[in-house]
Amino acid sequence: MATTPAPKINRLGLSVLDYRGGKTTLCAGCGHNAISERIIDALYEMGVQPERVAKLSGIGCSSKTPAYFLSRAHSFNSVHGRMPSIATGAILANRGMLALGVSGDGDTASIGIGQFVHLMRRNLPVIYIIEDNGVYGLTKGQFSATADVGSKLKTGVLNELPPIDTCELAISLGATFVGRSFSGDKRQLHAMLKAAIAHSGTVLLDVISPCVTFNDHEGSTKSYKYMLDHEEPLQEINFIPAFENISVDYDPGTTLEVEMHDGSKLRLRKLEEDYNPTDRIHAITRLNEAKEKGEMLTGVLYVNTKVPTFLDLLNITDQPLATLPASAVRPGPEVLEQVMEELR
Ligand SMILES: Cc1ncc(C[n+]2csc(CCOP(=O)(O)OP(=O)(O)O)c2C)c(N)n1
Ligand code: SF4
Ligand SMILES: [Mg+2]
Repeated sequence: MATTPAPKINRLGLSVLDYRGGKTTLCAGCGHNAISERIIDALYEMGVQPERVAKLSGIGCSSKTPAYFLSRAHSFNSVHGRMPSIATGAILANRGMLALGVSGDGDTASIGIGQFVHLMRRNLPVIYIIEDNGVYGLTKGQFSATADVGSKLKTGVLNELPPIDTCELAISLGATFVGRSFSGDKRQLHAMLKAAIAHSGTVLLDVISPCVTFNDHEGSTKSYKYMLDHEEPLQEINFIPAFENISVDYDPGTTLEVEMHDGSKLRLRKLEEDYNPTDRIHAITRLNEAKEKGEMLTGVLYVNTKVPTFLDLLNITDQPLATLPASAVRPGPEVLEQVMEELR
């Protein structure tokens, strides 16, 4: 008699079902749904305890997606464009959490730009994913600030304003892991998300994620067809988590190995010989050249594992503030008196 195979489990003994969320209410074929799937797979494979994740978002179809993965995690769906300040508060209060922010191009590059730039310059350990479709999907498809010059709406309206490149901005401001991917590039996005989970510092992943309802037609530069025709991957990405301890031979001439904080290894097999993702200036220059050529560069654009995080700079206690006893976080009247004395 045939027996049902036992479900696969990760190093915590959890199955992928433990990482799932509610049923999506987004349009069938929306790129955002594919990103949720990759997030589920990456967290499962990395063996992240679901209850250790803080899902944070703003407002938009993209910002709704944390409801569709990891039901067992903590979640905060904030006001439009305000996810960065919520993420900052959450991580300062509890550094033991893995902060996973999901935003949209509208949520980030329009109303939320002020908060975004300050998060990027602090190197706070937060994974910030932009599900980038070039439009405000939830409010029926107006151009967003990441729409390319010359991109066309269904109505025929052309965008004439230059786009904000969130990756270029993040690199120049100080984010320490910056990548661009495409919701249709399963392998690349999957590897990049796993590396993001291992990184200690601010991660910005701009994921081109076509909006099938408002921005997937001829003339759009954020459609599936456009991405398939113009994607220029910089590397083949291989991520080896520290706990897997696999040793593989590689050719240092064509492969760059980046050692992550926890001992995991990010192996980038260079498709473009002289691309160096550890060189900030080079990354910014190459992004600009790509723009001139009309290419959509994807891959790890910039990585730096040597910069102290905001938590290091603040010299915050190793024990999360949220779990310290009241006696440690509430100084007595004599301490208050001493502070007042110093101010007199
Ligand atoms: C303060 C405020 N202003 C405007 C809106 C209307 N609004 C809701 S979502 C949205 C844009 C969402 O676009 P994006 O972040 O790109 O998400 P998408 O739906 O494309 O995934 C806007 C302008 C709002 N909800 N709150
Ligand atoms: S409107 Fe666009 S962004 Fe929103 S769910 Fe539908 S396809 Fe996705
Ligand atoms: Mg959008």
